[in-house]
Amino acid sequence: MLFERHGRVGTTTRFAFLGLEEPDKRTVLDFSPGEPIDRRVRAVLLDTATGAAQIVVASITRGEIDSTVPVDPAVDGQPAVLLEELETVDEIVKADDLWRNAMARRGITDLDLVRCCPLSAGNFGLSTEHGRRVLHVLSFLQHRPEDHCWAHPIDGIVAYVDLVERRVIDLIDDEYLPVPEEEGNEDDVAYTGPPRTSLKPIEITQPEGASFSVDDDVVTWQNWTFRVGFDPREGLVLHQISFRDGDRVRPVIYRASLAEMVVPYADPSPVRFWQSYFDVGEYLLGQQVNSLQHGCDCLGEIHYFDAVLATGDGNPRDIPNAICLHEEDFGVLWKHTDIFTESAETRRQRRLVISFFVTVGNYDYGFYWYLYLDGTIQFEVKPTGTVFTSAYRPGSPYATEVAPGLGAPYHQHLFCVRLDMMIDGTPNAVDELDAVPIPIGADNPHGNAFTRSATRLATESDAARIANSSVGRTWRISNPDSTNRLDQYVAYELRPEGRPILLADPNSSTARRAAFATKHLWVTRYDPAERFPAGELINQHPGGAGLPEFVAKNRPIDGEDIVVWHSFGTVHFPRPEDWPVMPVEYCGFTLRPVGFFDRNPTLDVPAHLGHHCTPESRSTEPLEAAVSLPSDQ
Ligand SMILES: [Cu+2]
Repeated sequence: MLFERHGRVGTTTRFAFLGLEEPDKRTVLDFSPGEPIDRRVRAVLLDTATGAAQIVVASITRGEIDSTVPVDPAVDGQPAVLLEELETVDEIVKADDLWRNAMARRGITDLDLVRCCPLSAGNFGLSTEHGRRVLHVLSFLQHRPEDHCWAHPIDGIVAYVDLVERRVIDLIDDEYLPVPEEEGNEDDVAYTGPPRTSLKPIEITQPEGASFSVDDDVVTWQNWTFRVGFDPREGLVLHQISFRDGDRVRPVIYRASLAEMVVPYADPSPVRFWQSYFDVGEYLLGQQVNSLQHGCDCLGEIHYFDAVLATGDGNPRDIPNAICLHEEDFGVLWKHTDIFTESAETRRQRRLVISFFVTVGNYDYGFYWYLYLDGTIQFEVKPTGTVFTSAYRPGSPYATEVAPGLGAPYHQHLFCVRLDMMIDGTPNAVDELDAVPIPIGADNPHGNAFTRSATRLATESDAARIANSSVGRTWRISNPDSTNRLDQYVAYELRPEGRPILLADPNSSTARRAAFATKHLWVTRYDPAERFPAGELINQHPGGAGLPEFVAKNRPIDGEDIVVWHSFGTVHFPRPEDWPVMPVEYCGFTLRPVGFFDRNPTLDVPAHLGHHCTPESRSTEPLEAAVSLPSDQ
């Protein structure tokens, strides 16, 4: 309505993005109850008839447009792929005579069984790209409407589609490759065989209910408090994560989100070299969220949050059960049997899980934040779903044969989280910590010594760093104004998994566009405008935006209000076991308190919760009784 009143929404204008505008952190921290709140939205508007686009920020509270910035697609990139463009490319491609002839030469005439995929084109300086809104279309065949098409790639051919001119502008019909025949339907008992009958039910019950409480968007669990938000682009966002420590409520992270991801493929063939999907910026990850089902996606005492997203015409779209909140037993928290006293104590670890799932084309991803009793924060991504397939060329160095004649090209799943850190307040600093062996010498005659080096990352350019598991490298985020009882600066430590960063050549288009994935760590000075590690509009963007631009300012970050960006992920060399649907893979990182507390913060966790661990049930006897010495000694 607001946009219509200002004459900005015509019949062909679509919302390529519509979401709440993140307020400036400083305004939020200074906010006192009762003050008016200016709720603002950000919209990326696309005229599908002309390709003209603009980014508009408007206040709902004031009913005013605050800013309108026109988009030059050749320089700024294109608005994200619209959900409705799935249908558009299908119509355009199937109406193209050359493409229909190419299908007929492959013996494919029932075009209702051909599935056309709207794939982001990237930016390779091709004449077919410049200033146009383009999608690349690879096609897959079904044997019948319920057959999963990913088993039957129609390879060797790709159509480049101009969405504004509504036509195929280039058809690369490179080679004839046979379409793999074997079906792969994980929902078809003829393929899977009958379900096994040997699994007995596991029931997860909490007879007294869950230990968390939810008040609107505020979640409180044990000592943790945070707010839950959902963004059409980033999906789940956690705000103002803090930990109650005695009488103090201590901030840890102001805002945490998955800010970008990329899935770059390794196949250099003329039909597929461009495959690199930025699922957050190009496909608006949050828009692809699933409605979760109790008993299937989540077990136990669950609290669900719904999400409300916008359709292309600006109407609300409700997603029930978009976010799952529950607590999990996580094995032993700590345990000690004292060999000199009769003390034997065990406590159980628990974690609070806040998660959501998305489906982006062939892949599905679960994103899980975990908060633990001991102050640990963990983020875990669970890629699953179906691998992107190709016709398998025997001996290919770039793909695995996963079924007869069916290839799965090698690729990476690389993620970048934005962590607006706030350890005990805004001034924070980052040190790189490495384990350091000490050579034999005067002070170390037996060569047993080793120590740890701490290097302060003083400016943004110092802080673009690579993990190094051979020295156990971690990054410690501390507050230079806050110390624990031992006079140590309070800190959290980012523990990376340290798997490979982007494997594409540093001079490639992918490396320019996904520069965030060329380092594991980036640290920047807080700026509310710096939200996206690969820039605002990713689709067809030439590259260089986002983190490379931010750190080129080379601002000091030692004791400033800082944002930590961590890139991580997996290299996926598909296995036959990943077909036809891949068991969940895992990747992520951990943030662990290091001197944030004065001692183990879980000493008050009770031993007995519904179970009785009596001394009689312990297997260990005191030392004198357990060690029986031969009587003649
Ligand atoms: Cu994969």
